[in-house]
Amino acid sequence: MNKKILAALGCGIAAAAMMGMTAMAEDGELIRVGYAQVGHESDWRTANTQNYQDTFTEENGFELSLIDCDNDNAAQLEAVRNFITQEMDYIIIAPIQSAGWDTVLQEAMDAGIPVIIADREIESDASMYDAWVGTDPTKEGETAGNWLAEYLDGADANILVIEGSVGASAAIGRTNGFNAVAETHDNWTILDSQSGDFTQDGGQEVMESFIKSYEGQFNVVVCQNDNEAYGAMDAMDAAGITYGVDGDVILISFDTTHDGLQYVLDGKIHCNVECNPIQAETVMGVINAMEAGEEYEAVTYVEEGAFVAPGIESEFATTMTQEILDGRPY
Ligand code: GZL
Ligand code: ZN
Repeated sequence: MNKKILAALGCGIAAAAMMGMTAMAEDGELIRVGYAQVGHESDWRTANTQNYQDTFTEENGFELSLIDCDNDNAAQLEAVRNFITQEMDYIIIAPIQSAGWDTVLQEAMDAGIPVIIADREIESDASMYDAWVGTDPTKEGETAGNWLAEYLDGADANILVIEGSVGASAAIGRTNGFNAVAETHDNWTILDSQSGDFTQDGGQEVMESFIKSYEGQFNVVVCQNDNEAYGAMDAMDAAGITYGVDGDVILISFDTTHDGLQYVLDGKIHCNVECNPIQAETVMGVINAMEAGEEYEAVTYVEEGAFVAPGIESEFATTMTQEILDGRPY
């Protein structure tokens, strides 16, 4: 009998869940969850993985199988198919690519295994999976654009963009959101936009090639995650190009990891748009509700804002302080 029917019958579980106790499977066994994780490409991803390992614990009633798919789309599809073969109770997917999920989601549905899409978006119709918990990259991109417009206050912008992984919704959304704002400013020019694959090496390589082509022509660099920003900073340092509130180049980043926010506090990164990796508790809540046959949110966006360097006041972001940095959850 598949999980969904079992859960509907499990009034005992419902009572336990309502009292906020940990939901155990009907037979008292641990709830087996397979998480097909993007990889280990960034500090953000490391924080997200740690959050799942800290949340889907045995004492919370779970047995977590987390597969690091190393940013390899084929490996991720294989990991999900293995979860189906292993008859996991639930499958969580943080999709490396937005496209190409219909077939394997149908296989999970045919096997009666609920699927939760986490962190990133996919192109498949929402009827192909059971719930979604993640972040809004388009809004993040718009926030970066709105802050830049406020900061420039009408000045020209010649912009270089280091995008995230090709085909990832986080990159697609941030690009679309930022470009939607850029298009409303006829004195903004996006000189170039290339993928740094959300890694520090990628950010450095792309920035080095940008410097070869555009040195002296750009005054804004947008990095779609902190690790790319660290690489871009290394490349600009090596070329003697200054950035940050006391430099020639305005530097924008995403992810608000601890080191990324330290650079904001130090004035090296002007604006860092938050993307919150702490999502596992929300996903666990959805699974516990499913176990209890209870209502649950089909779509949940995790909270996110933005932070700017000391001395900058903004309608779109919070001015960074040491206290904020010390109080961050990751
Ligand atoms: C965003 C997440 C992105 C981060 C990167 O939701 O998917 O993937 O911005 C990570 O650091 O690689
Ligand atoms: Zn690797």
